Amino acid sequence: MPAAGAVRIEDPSASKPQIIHTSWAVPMSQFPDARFILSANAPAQFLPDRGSEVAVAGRSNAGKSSAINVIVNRRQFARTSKTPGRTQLVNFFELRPDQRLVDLPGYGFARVSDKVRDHWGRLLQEYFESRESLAGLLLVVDIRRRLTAFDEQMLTFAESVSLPVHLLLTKADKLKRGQAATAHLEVARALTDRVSVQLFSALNRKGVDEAREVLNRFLGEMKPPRPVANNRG
Ligand SMILES: Nc1nc2c(ncn2[C@@H]2O[C@H](COP(=O)(O)OP(=O)(O)OP(=O)(O)O)[C@@H](O)[C@H]2O)c(=O)[nH]1
Ligand SMILES: [Mg+2]
Repeated sequence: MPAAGAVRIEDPSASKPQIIHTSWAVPMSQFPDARFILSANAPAQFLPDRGSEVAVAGRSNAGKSSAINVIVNRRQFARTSKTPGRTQLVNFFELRPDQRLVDLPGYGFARVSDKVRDHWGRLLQEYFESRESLAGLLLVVDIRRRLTAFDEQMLTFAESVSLPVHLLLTKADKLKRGQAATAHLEVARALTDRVSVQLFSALNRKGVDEAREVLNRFLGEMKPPRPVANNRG
């Protein structure tokens, strides 16, 4: 039995999008109406490209899905796993009307076939190149590993399209406080002004409020809604 309020995502490896409608009693949350919409295995399955969307990217097993769960305040909202490569599809979550969070497949997982890895790479590339509604990127980095070549590529890409990036140095609970502070400082120093960085832990919820603030800023919560086109002359 899933815990009350948990979302059950069935067979994440299925090739068709899975639309799961859920309703449940929700604890205090900034995102009371958040819901999983679908997992896309191909660009044709991506949700309509309107409103604003924040993508969560990072190396496989970095802690992306866990971060989403604590930020949205739901257990197993995004599916987590000890096995790297759990998130193999582009998972769309609606946080509020026309505001989405997207859990991307973790890159850099060695133990998959070249064919599967190529597919992930193409899916990610097409996602980043096509999404007009993409308003920001949450880049999730395991604090013990620091930035990998893949993270650097993501940063370069984001810079090239002027996409704001916020970096979550997650699993901060794995380091002593001083070590975590040093890692934070070193990573922040190495980044350009366009990238903000914070310590985060899905385990003890360190940095959750800060991450929510950034997410809301990226989603443009304070912006007035876009005017609706009126074609009736
Ligand atoms: N101690 C600790 N463990 C964490 C934290 N965040 C994630 N983990 C663990 O790290 C593992 C991977 O977490 P996921 O959230 O599934 O990682 P992911 O980046 O979504 O992985 P993929 O979907 O495979 O790319 C799981 O065993 C989590 O429990 C954290 O902040 N602290
Ligand atoms: Mg995941």
